[in-house]
Amino acid sequence: MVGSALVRKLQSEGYDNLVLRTRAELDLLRQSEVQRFFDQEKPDSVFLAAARVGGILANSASPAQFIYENLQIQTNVIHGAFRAGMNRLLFLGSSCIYPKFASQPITEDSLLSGKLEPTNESYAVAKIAGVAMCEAYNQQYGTRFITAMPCNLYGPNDNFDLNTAHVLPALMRKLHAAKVQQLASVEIWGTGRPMREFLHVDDLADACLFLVRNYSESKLINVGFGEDIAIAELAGLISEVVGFEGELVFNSDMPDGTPRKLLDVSKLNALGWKPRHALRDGIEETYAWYLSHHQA
Ligand code: GFB
Repeated sequence: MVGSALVRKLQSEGYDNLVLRTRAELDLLRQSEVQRFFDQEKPDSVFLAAARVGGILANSASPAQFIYENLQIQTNVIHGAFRAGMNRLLFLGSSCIYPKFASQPITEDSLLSGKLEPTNESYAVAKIAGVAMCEAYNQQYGTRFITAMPCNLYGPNDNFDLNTAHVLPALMRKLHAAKVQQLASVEIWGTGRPMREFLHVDDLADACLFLVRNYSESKLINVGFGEDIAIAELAGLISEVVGFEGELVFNSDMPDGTPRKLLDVSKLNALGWKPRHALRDGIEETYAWYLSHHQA
């Protein structure tokens, strides 16, 4: 999802010199393949969007894959880029790697200031290592490896698999299917009380290019929408967009995860960047994409 948004953004800005590889062409888990790729291609800038990601259930079910694959991918790419002489790289963290009970909105210096959310601790430890690795390479080798910390993302090419997806695409798929099958109700995981901040992936891509052009500090920087919404309210909003009129049933046996993770985006706003997609517009656009790409 993020990678394809970055390609759309860069191509729309006239970059026709993008060096792209599918997973079949370049396995980022293999250090030798990654080293050979960077030695051969020597790109001017690297956007590292590849990772093992997933929603609250996927993180709880596969902690070993999340920590191994994310450590392996980021270590291979960050070191491979440095070793081949690249100076600019953008690494992506995630708002869920901040402490579970960080004061809200979350400022960049909250990282490592408290206990992590258990449901995605493996992912968070791996991603925190990536943040620290970029800062260490900048300090020791004078690289410009910057870290963007996005909030929850959504948009075209998202993952709609109900077992591994994040909440927004999962609810879109469930509510769409319920409308088509005229079901009386749809199950929403948890209490519906957690708050989440959602940024359209095209806004994230725009912010990433903005940062590569305008940000050179070694410290990470938050990239968020600036407002959050309760899961129950999100479910109601998606129901309206999809046209589902049945009942929303909350299953509190399923985990809520972090109660809130609203990012403080004053640093990025002060640099002159703001998102363009309002949440409802973004959900409508994503639903139109979903309908044209997925069978009911
Ligand atoms: O998006 P999500 O899976 O992950 O869940 P997180 C967000 C909230 O939505 C949780 C609730 O409180 C879920 O209980 N929810 C309600 C649902 N219905 C559903 C549903 O059908 N599917 C899903 N998936 N959730 C993730 C991290 O945390 O944040 C990842 O685990 C990643 O590592 C991501 O960083 C950005 O937002 O809680």
